[in-house]
Amino acid sequence: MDYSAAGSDQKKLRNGGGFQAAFPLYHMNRHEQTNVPEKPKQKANLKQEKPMQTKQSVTNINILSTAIAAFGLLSMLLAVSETAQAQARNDVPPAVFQAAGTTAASIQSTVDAFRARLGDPNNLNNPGPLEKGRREINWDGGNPNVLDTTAPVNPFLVFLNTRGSQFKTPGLGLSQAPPSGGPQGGLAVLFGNPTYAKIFKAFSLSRLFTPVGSNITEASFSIPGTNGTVPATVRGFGAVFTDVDQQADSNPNHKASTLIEYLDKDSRILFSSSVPASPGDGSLSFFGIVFDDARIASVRIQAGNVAPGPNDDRRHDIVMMDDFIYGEPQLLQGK
Ligand SMILES: [Ca+2]
Ligand SMILES: [Ca+2]
Repeated sequence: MDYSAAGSDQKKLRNGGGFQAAFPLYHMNRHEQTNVPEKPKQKANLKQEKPMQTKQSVTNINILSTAIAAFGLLSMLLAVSETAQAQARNDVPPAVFQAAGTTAASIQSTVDAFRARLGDPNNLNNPGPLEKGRREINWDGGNPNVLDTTAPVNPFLVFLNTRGSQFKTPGLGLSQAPPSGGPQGGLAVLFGNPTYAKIFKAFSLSRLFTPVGSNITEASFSIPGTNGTVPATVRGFGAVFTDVDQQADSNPNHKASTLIEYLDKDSRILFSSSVPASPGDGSLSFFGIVFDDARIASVRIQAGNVAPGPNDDRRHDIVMMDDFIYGEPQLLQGK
């Protein structure tokens, strides 16, 4: 590990805390969708509630049982119908790319595979519409020596015209900053927390991206060169994160801190997932998906389980973002 300050060695993968997701997440995983396990249990419980009854009640129980049987069947039919709808909307599941580890090397091959799936070239600041390729934002100002901390702005429109994406937060605004240093002191000064100098590590040098006053970032897309006037969709989106400590496990009280939701042009959730964690300070994580077609109109990211500011501890998992990589924005198709 790069950091051996007191305490960091003890920092394990943490899953505690009473975190409530700031927005609802529904896994569009078809295996979860098709589960219909609850009805038999419900039926058994209701029967047990009325063990000693009169004849009248027995008749009622029979009616109830029939109703439950019918309701159970209806539920199954509904479940099948819902699954069919999900499949119609999401007929080809996206390719999922995820990795986490202690260094940039831990996620590099996954990030490169994600880039390859989106396709070449990296279209940089070229105006669209373009058929192929991808866009990338590394928040570094084109030079690893740029160490400015940018004041939080909302919406964040720095890449609206050049790369066809804009970012909003329910908080105060969004900033680019190195963990520490530079003319304004980086994240450590921005959030008034000196520990931030050592718990975050950039994937692409030197700056990271973060909401201020919130842990939520919302991205939407437009055709590059139109200054945001022509809305667009992308086929894939992925992001790098640093210091994701908490992930879900078999304990229902253990919740992931960092989540991504992908939405279509009608704001319906296409896919959602937690971002994998890695123990220790300054870890790096990546999560991205690629569909066969450009159906993603916006992305909602929860980075960490609270807005930055507090110390990173068992209850608070503070997370920063680095590279955003997404498919070339395409003109909205259909209605
Ligand atoms: Ca960077
Ligand atoms: Ca953290």
